[in-house]
Amino acid sequence: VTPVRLGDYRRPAWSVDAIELDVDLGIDATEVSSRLVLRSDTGQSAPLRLNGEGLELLALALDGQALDAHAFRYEGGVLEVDGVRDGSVLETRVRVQPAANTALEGLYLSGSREHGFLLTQCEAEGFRRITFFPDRPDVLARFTVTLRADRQRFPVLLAGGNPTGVGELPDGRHWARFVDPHPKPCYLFALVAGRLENITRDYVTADGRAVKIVIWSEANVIDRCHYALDAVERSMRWDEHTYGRNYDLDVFHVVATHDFNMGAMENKGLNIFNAKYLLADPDSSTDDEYRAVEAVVAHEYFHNWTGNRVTCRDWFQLSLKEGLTVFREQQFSADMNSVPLKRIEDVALLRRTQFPEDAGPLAHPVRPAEYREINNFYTATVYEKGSELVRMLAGRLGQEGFRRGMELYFQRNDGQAATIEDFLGALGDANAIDLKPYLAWYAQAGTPRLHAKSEYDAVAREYTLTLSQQTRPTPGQPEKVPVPIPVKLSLFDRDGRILPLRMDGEEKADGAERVVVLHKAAQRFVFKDVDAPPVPSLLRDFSAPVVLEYDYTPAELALLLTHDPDGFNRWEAGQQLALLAFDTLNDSVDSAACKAWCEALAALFEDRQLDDALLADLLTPPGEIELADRQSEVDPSRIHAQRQVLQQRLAAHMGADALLARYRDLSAHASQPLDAASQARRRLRRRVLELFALLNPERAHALAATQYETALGMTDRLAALGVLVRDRAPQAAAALAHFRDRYADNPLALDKWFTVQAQVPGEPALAIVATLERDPAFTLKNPNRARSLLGAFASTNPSGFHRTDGAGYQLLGERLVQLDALNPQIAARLATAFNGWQRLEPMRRVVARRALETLVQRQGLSPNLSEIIGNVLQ
Ligand code: B3K
Ligand code: ZN
Repeated sequence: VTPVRLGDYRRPAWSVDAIELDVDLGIDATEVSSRLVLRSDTGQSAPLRLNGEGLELLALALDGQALDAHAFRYEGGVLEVDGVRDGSVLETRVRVQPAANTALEGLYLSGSREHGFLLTQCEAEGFRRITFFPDRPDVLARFTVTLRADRQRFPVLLAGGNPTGVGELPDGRHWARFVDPHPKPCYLFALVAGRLENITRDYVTADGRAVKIVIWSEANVIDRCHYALDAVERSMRWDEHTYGRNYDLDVFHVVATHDFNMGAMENKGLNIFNAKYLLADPDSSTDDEYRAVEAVVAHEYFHNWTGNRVTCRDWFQLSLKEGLTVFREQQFSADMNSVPLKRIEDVALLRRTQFPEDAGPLAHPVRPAEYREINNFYTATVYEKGSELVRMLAGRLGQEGFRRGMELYFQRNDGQAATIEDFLGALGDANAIDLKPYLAWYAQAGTPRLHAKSEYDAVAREYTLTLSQQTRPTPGQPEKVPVPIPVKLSLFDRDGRILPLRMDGEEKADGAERVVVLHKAAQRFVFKDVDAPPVPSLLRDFSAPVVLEYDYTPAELALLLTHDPDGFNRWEAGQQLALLAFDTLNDSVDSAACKAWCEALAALFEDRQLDDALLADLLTPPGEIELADRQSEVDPSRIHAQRQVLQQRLAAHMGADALLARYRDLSAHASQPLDAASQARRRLRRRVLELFALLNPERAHALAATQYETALGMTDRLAALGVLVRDRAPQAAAALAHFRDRYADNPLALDKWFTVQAQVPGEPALAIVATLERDPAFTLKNPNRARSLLGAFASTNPSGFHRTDGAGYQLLGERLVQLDALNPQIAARLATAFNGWQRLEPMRRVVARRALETLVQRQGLSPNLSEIIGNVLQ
C-alpha cells in the first residue's frame, strides 16, 4: 500500500452538489440507488473517479443514458467514468451484503438475523462500501435519503436530516424520507433500520428552534437510556451558553448498538453509540461509567459544530475536529463535575496512553504527514495530545479571547472543510496574536522534556528560573525544533505560603500565578523581591504536554502536596513525590522520599479537610504503565511488585486501624445516589479497602465479600469483586459465579466480569484468559467482548501479559490473526499492545520480537494490522 501524503493534497477535481440515495433494505442483500449531481472544478480536467469498495454494480447511467461496458472501469476500489461534464447526473445501483459484513464498516447487521437491526458506520472511509462516491471529507453534498423496507422486520427507518415524509408500499413494505439541509461530507451519512424503541424529549434551542431529541435502542435496554437523554440536553445547553452554538435540525437521533468498533459516531443528526457509552443504570454501571456516558454523549453532540458544520479538509486534519472536540468535552465534564478531578483524570490518561505512544515506534505528529490506513490514526496523539494543544492555545488567549477566536473560526469556516491553519488563523486574528509558532506542536512528534533550574541571589533578592527544552528523535524525525511551552507557575515560601510575583521589568507585584512562555531552546526568567529561596510550583494545571525535569527535594514536593491551594497541582506534587519514592525504594528502611510521601498523605488522610474523591486520587501512585515509561530495561513483574511495596509502605504509615475505621465510616454512608459527595465516598471507600488489603488481606477479603453481597450498585460491587479477584481471595470464586449468573443477559456488565479477571496480575493471568476464551459468552465477533478480555489483558495488565516465556505474546498473536479476518480495525487496535517492546528487558524483548516476526510473515493480513505490526517492529 502506498502512503497518502499531506503534501500531495489537491482540491477535488469533481464535487457533488446533491446526492439522492434510495436504499432498499434487506439483511442479506440491500440495494442502493444513487443519483449524483456533479460539479467539475474549472481549473482541473481529470476523469471522474469515485470510490467504491466491494460493491456489486447492477446499473450505471450518465445523464439518463445507460452506460455500456467500455465507458467505465471499476477496479481497485475506483470507478472511473468517461464523458462526464459539469452538471452531469450519474445514476448507479449497487448491491451490498449487510449480514456478511463482520468488519462493522459500511452497512452491517447488529445482533441476530431474526431480531437485530441494520446500521452504518462511515468514518473514515466506510461510505464507499455503501455506494460510489468521492469518499473524502472536502466533498460536501446535500443529502436526500429514502429508505424502503419490510414494515414488520424494519418498523423503524432512520437517516440523518429532517424527516420529510413516510408512506406505504405494496406487499407490507413502507418508506421514509430524510432531507439534510446542511451540505456534509459522506463520512457523516448514517442510516438505521429495525425494531427499536425510543424515549424522547422536546427541546427549544436558545435561538428558538423546537427540537425533538430521540434516543433509540432495542426494547430490553430502553429503560437504561434516560441518563443519556438528560446528558444530551445538558450538552445542548452548555454549547449554547459556552460557545453560542445552537442545534440546527428539527430532530436529533441517538441510537445504541452492542456491535461497534469504537465509542460512538457523530453522524449528522443521527449519532450512533456503542451501548457501553449510552446505557447507564446503577445496577450495571459504575460511577466512572456514568461520567463516561455523559462525556461521550457531549463529545458526539459537540461535533455537530466542531466536525460537522466545520469539517476537515482531509484526514491529516483529523485533530482539527477530534482534539478540539475532546477539549470541549473536557471543559463540559469539568463544569458538570469537578475541575481538578477532571484534570487529574485527563492527565493520567495522557500519561498512560499518549506518552508511551509518543515515545515508541508508533510516534506520530498530531497532524501526521503521511498514513497508509487512516483508521489507524484515531490515536491518543490525535485525540488527547490534540486536546492539550487546544488547551494551550485557550490558555494563551484567555477565556474571552478563546471564545472570540472560536466565534471567528465558526464564522469563517461554517459549511467548509478546514485546516489546522484555518483554526490557528482564526484564533490568532480574533486576538491580534500570531499563533503560527504553535504549528510546530502539530508537526512534530515526541514529548518535549522541559528542564528547569533554580538560582537564588540573596543579595539582589532575586530568584532566577532557567528553562530549557529538548525533544528526542522519533521515527522519521531525527531533528527537533523548539516549540512554545507555556509554563504556569507559582512560588511558595518554606512555610507553604504562596508568594506575590513581580518579574523583572514590572513595577509592582501582580498576582501569585503566572504563565511564562519558553519560546526558545533555553530562557531565563527573573523574579524580584524574593526574600528566601522559594519552592517553585511549575507547570501548574499541566499547562503543556511535556515531561518536567526539576530536581525537587522530597521536602519541597511534600510542601506542595500539603499546601498548594489547587487540587490538581497537589495531586501532581504527590505523583512526582511518589516517583521519587518509587525510584529510591529499598528493602530495609524507607528513603527520605518514601517517608515524605507517606507522611504527607497520612496527615492529609487524618486531617479530613479534603474532598474524598481528591483524597482517593492523592492516595493512588502512578500506574504501572507510567512507571515503565520512565525506564529503559522494563521488567513489568518487578514494576508491579515494587509498586505494591510502595503502596504497602503508605498503608503501613496510615495504619491498619485508621484505614479500617475510615472504611467503616464510609460504609455507613454507602448508598446509591449519583451526587458528587456519594460518588466521592465510593471512590475513597474503594481506595481505602485496597490499601487495607495490603496490610491485612484476610480481614479485607471478608469485608470485600460482605461489600460485594450488600452492594446497592455496580460501583461498590465491582470494587469489591476487583479486590477479591486480583488478590485471588478464597471468596473470589463464589462472587465471580454469582456475578456471571446475575448478569448473564447483560453484555456490558458481563464485559466487566471478563475484564476484572483478565487484570489479575502476574503469572496466573494467562491461564485465566485462556479459560475465559472458552466461556460460551466469549466471542471475537463482538468488539466490546474481544476488548474486555484480550484488550484488558494485553493493554492494561503489564505483569500478566509480558511473560518471560512469551506465552502472552503468542496468545495475542494468534488471536490477532483470527480477529483480523473478521474485523481489521479491532485487530490493529489490539496490536498496539506490542508498542514499547523494544524497551523491555532482554529476555522479554527476544520473545516479543519472535512473536512479532511470526506475525509479520503471515500472508494476507489486512493493511490495518500489517501497518501496525510493521511500524511496531521497526
Ligand atoms: N469520529 C468518531 C471516530 C471514528 C473512528 C473511525 N475509525 C468518533 C469520535 O471521535 O467522536
Ligand atoms: Zn470525536
